[in-house]
Amino acid sequence: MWNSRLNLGFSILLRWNSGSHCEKACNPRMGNLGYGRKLWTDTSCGSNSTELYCSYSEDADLMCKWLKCSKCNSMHAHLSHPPSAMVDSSFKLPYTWWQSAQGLHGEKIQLNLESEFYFTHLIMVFKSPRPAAMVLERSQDFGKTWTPYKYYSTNCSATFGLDDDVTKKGAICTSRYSSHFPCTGGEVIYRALSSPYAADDPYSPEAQAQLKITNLRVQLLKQQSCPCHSNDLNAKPPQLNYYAIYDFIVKGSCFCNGHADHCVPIKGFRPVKAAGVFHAVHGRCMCKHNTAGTHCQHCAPLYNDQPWQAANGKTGAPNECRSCKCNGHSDTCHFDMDTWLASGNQSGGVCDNCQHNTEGQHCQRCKPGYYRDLRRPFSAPDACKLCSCHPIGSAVLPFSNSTFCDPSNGDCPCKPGVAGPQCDRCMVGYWGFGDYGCQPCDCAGSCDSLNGDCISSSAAIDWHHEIPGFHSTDNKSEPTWGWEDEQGYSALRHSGKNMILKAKILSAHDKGSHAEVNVKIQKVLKSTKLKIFRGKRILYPESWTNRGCTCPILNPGLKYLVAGYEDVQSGRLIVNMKSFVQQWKPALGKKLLDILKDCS
Ligand SMILES: *[C@@H]1O[C@H](CO)[C@@H](O)[C@H](O)[C@H]1NC(C)=O
Ligand SMILES: *[C@@H]1O[C@H](CO)[C@@H](O)[C@H](O)[C@H]1NC(C)=O
Ligand SMILES: *[C@@H]1O[C@H](CO)[C@@H](O)[C@H](O)[C@H]1NC(C)=O
Ligand SMILES: *[C@@H]1O[C@H](CO)[C@@H](O)[C@H](O)[C@H]1NC(C)=O
Ligand SMILES: *[C@@H]1O[C@H](CO)[C@@H](O)[C@H](O)[C@H]1NC(C)=O
Ligand SMILES: [Ca+2]
Repeated sequence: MWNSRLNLGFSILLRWNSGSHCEKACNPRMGNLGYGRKLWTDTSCGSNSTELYCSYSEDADLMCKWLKCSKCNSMHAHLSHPPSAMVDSSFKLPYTWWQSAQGLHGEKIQLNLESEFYFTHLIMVFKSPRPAAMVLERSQDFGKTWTPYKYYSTNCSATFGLDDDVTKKGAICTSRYSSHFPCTGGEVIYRALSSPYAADDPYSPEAQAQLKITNLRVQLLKQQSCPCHSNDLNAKPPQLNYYAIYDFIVKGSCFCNGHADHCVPIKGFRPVKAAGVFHAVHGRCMCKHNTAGTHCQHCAPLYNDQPWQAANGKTGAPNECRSCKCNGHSDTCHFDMDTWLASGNQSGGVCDNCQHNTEGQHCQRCKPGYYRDLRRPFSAPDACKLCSCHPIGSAVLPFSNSTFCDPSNGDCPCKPGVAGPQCDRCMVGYWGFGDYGCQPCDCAGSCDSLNGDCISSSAAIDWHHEIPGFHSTDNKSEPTWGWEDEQGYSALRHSGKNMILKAKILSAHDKGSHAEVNVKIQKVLKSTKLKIFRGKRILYPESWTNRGCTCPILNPGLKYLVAGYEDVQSGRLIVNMKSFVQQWKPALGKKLLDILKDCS
């Protein structure tokens, strides 16, 4: 008899346990949830004083054997039958049992768990005859509310008004486990995964609603006598009037949504010592699949790119959580439904608290006021550097109090006439660095950047060393001097250009400190201070490379109309930003002569 019940208890419902590497849906080891935990009952035999009790048993032919009587007293270990005797090792201590006080009708056995667990089945082995009526219930909210799993009765309709699953498949009541035979060793078995749940994914919401428990209780409602004695209660000696149970085996496992195969104790949980028991089933999952939480019920902090899902126990799909892309600038992200829907259900992760002066859904750009240092990988903590814009020379963007540089290279937006990546000085040809930027020099050449005094010697001009515009690598498709014709004529008319020439460009030379352009002057339309003759001569262009602009384009081999300045002291012909330079056309010469006529 013992063998048969133990085989039953340990052979059913272990099928979830195959393959435990957690590459697919996985689940922790099954075990007896009663091990290491306290079982509660209303009473115990002999709790106040020594009591006498008796019992019958029958032989294989259901013939009654003799009445056997004994004593119980909870104060004496060898006479006590506490609830813990139902959850000791049924292998090592098969004959220990709990026994209730005598003479009562109702009793209750309750297991309180410290967390949610999966419950798969219950096996009770009675020492007394099984009850004529009982109900198995579970709570999923630590005992606040209870729901019945199964009613047990010799007559379901008479006791509970319910159908019997012996005659009506799937009924919540059964008469299967209420026979008075055997008088001792009778079992009650309940399978939480019996149909219609058996074939389902054990992690589906439906299965969870059925399997998840925090508490389990059995209400023993009505005693039953061994038929060896008359069922007439009045004729029955009171010493036979009690419940006694050998084993209360609650099979189940840690509850991990298919995302863990190993569990550790819930914080604060201390297993109760029980004879012959070494392994308790613990409640805190060691989550895999990038999940987290006591029950792997949400995604790990940096893995919220998709909605969390339980694994699928039927297909084996692990449904792992997917990493957010935060470029190494955040440790956490959250799932945002709007972002998810906007991406066509591809990606909903939004990085939290981007570090290292970054911002954006993926911490993918530098914050305002910072720029990307291209010498560093973007994932580096110092990839975004503080803009260092000069507080006076930099332009302030509208709607912002602080200066703001180009996020791609750190260049600052400068006020008019201001130059330098940080806007910390006047451009060549400008002076008076201040709140309104710099103003143009009122000179032919450059001027003192502090007081605007003209610098007469060209040697003082701050030449830029690279003068890309002056080498023959230039071609015609590059932008030419940016004045519209009409603007150009009007500038000519109203500014006092010293000289107007038609010149053919022969060659251009970078002299390091300045540039020189060899030209052949073909026509002198106007000249005021210097004597200019037709023939070879040098033009001295200034450079505005600081401003992102090269000198007026003068391509060798082409002819230009040039209106520029005559520097009397050095005798040089200067072209700068204020000069008018246009490729020569006969119509242009004619028009110009008309203008000059008007002016004179
Ligand atoms: C044990 O004693 C308590 C009070 O001391 C009493 O309430 C209870 O009914 C007694 N139990 C039995 C089985 O006599
Ligand atoms: C259950 O009890 C009802 C009435 O109490 C009776 O009619 C019925 O026959 C009983 N069923 C069985 C299976 O004993
Ligand atoms: C996207 O996800 C939402 C919410 O999970 C769902 O209602 C919707 O049907 C999904 N759309 C597509 C195209 O899969
Ligand atoms: C600008 O600065 C003022 C005062 O310092 C502050 O009240 C205001 O909110 C700021 N505005 C912006 C857009 O930062
Ligand atoms: C002129 O420059 C453009 C753009 O830089 C280039 O595509 C083109 O081939 C050049 N033409 C000549 C004639 O060099
Ligand atoms: Ca036992």
